[in-house]
Amino acid sequence: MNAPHQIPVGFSRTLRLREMLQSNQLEFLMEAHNGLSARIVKEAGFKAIWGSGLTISAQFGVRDNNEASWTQVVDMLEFMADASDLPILLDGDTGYGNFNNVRRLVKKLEQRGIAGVCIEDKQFPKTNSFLNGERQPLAEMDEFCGKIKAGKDSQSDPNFSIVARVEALIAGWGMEEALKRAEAYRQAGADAILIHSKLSKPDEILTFAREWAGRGPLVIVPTKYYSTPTDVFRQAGISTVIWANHLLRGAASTMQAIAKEIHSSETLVNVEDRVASVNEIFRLQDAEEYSAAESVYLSSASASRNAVVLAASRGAGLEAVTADKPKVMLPIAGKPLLRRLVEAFKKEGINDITVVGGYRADAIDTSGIRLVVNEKHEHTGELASLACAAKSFTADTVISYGDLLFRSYILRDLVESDSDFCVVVDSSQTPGPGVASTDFAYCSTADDRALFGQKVWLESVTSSAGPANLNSPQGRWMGLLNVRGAGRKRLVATLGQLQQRDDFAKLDMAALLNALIEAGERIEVQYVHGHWRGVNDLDELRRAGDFAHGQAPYGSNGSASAEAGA
Ligand code: SPV
Ligand code: MG
Repeated sequence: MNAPHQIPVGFSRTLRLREMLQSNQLEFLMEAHNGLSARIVKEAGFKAIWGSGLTISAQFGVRDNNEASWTQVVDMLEFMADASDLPILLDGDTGYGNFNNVRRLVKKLEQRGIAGVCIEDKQFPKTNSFLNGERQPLAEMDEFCGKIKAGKDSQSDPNFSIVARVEALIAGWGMEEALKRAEAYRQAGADAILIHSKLSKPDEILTFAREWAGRGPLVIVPTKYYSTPTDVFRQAGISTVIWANHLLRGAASTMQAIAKEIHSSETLVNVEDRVASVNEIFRLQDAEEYSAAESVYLSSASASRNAVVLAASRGAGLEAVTADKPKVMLPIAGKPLLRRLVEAFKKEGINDITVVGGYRADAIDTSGIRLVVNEKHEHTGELASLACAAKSFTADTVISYGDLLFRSYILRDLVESDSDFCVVVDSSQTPGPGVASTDFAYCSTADDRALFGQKVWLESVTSSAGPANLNSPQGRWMGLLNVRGAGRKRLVATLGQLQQRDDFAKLDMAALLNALIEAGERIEVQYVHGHWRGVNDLDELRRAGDFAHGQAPYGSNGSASAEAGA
C-alpha cells in the first residue's frame, strides 16, 4: 500500500483518510468546527480534519452533551466539506442513539462527503470525557459492537472508516477492560481504535499501545498529556494524533481580548492592525472565484458595468443660462440633464457612474454618482476629461457625453453589443448650416433596413483635431461609446499614447475613435434614426424639453407625441 503522502489529492476523501489510518508513519488530524476553520486547517497543510463534538457544540454556544441535534452537526459538516477538500473524520459521539441511528448517520455522512466517523462506547446523551469522568456510564460492550457492525454494513463506499473510541480509561474501568473492549470492537469491524486518556502523562496510552501490539491502527487525543514529545507517540506505533480543539480555543481567547479592548477603548484603532484584514476574510471565502464566475455566467445585461459621463463644459451657446451651473445641471422638463442620464444608466443596471466635472463642478448633484474633476477644464478638451476617469475602467464601460437625452432602447442595444467597441450613429443627421461639423461618422455601410443582423464598422469621425471631411457621412455619432472586455485595456493604452501628443489638451472624443481605428481596432456601429437629443444651444435646450415631455410616462403631464419623428 502507498504511504499516504503519495496519495494524490484527487483521490476520494474516504480513501485518503483510510490510508492515513493505515500508514506506517504518524499522521495528524486538526480540529475544525465550521467552514472557515476547515479552510484554515487545509491552508496550514494538514491532510485531514477532526470534526470535534466539543468545538462544534461550543461554536454553537451549547454544551458537549448532544444539545445540538445530529442534523445540525451534519449541516455544519457540509459547510466544512465545501470549504475544504480534506477528508473529515466526524466525532460522532455515541452515534446519537442505537444501531439504527448509526446506520442512518453513516448514510447521511456518506451523502455529504464525510470520510469517516468515530463513535464512542458511552450512553446517549454523552458528556465530554474531561467532565465528571467517573460518572460517565459506558455502553454495554456487545451493544456497542452491534453499532459498529450496523455502521459497517450500511456504508456504501468500502473506504468509509468507522473508528471505535474506547472510554474505559476515562470512566475508570481500567486497562484490562479497555483492551478487552478494543479487541471486541476490532473484531466487530472497526477500522481503527481511539484510546482516550485524561491523564497529564501518556502512561496509560503507552501501556495500552504496548499491550495492543499493532493489532490495528491506534488513534489518540493528547489534549491533557500535551507536553509529551510527539516522537514518543511515533515510537509507540501510534497511527494518528488528533489535535482536538485548539483552533476554537485560539479563536475564543482572541475574541475575548478584542471584545474587551474595543469595549474599553471605544475605538477600533488599537485592534485594526492586529486582526485579519477584511480582504483576508474575502480571500478565505473565495470571493475571487465568485468574481471570475460572474464574468462567465452572468448575462451581459446584468454583469457589472460602469459609465463615464463627460460633463466638464459650460456649453458654448448656453452662457445665458449657465452662469451658476454647468450644462449638465440645466433642468429639462423640470429635471437636470445629468439626473435624466443617471436614471437611464440605472435602468440598464449601470450603477457605477463616474461624472467628470469641470466648469462649476461644485454645482453638480453627486447623489448616485462619483464625481471627479478636470481641474484644467478651461484649457483642455474631452480627452483630458476622460483621462481623469481612467481609473473607472474596471468593468465594461459606457462613455457618454453629459448632454444626451435618448430613448432607452438605444442604451440597452449598445450595452448588449458583443464587440469590444461600439458606437451609436444617427443616420438621420447630415451636415448642414448651423450644425457643428464634428462627430459626423463615416461607416462601412450606410443605414439600410436590409442590413438587419449585419455588422457595420466605423471608418472615421470628423474631429476638431483632424481635417474637415464633410463628404457625405453616413450619420452623426451620438456621443455614446461602449467599451467591453479586453477593449478596455486597449482604450486606456490608446488614450495614454494620445496623452504624449503636444495637442492632447485640444483633443476630442472623435480623435480617440480615429486613433483606435488607426491602431487597427474595429468599432461597431449601431444605427438609430432620431430618438435622441443633444443640448448645445438654447434652441436645442427648448427642443430637449419637448423630447423629455414626450418620454414622460402615460398618465403624467407629458404629451406622447412630442418626440415622434425625432
Ligand atoms: C472532541 O473533540 O469533542 C473529543 C475529544 O471528543 S475530547 O474533547 O478530548 O473528548
Ligand atoms: Mg467529542
